[in-house]
Amino acid sequence: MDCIFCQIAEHKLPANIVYEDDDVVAFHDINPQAPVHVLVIPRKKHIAKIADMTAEDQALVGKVIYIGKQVAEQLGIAEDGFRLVFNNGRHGGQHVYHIHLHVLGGRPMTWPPG
Ligand code: DGP
Repeated sequence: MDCIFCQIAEHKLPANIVYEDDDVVAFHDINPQAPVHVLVIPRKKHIAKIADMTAEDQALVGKVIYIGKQVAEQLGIAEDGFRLVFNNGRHGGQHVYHIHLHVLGGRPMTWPPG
């Protein structure tokens, strides 16, 4: 599979990993948009985008969100607040087609997003 995030999940490409278990991997974004910018991905299942989720993926994607919250606590941004984002498709600003949750924090976020 020619997917950079599958390769990170399989430790075939390097990443600065902050958390991993059998289901998910969390690692620092290579191009951070905030003082803390971590991506959380499913490890074993390649789902290209949120729009491709099926009902059977609900628990896995729920875990991705839960681990996003855990990582926010681990990295000290939970108390001040943080943002969780899934970009989906071209208009959603998605560039890597393996679902990933952005965990952003360490500064105030603005709304609406760009
Ligand atoms: P998105 O635009 O939502 O698809 O976000 C993709 C993110 O992935 C973007 O913030 C940059 C990050 N990224 C792309 N390639 C790599 C990589 O090889 N390593 C890491 N750590 N992050 C990457």
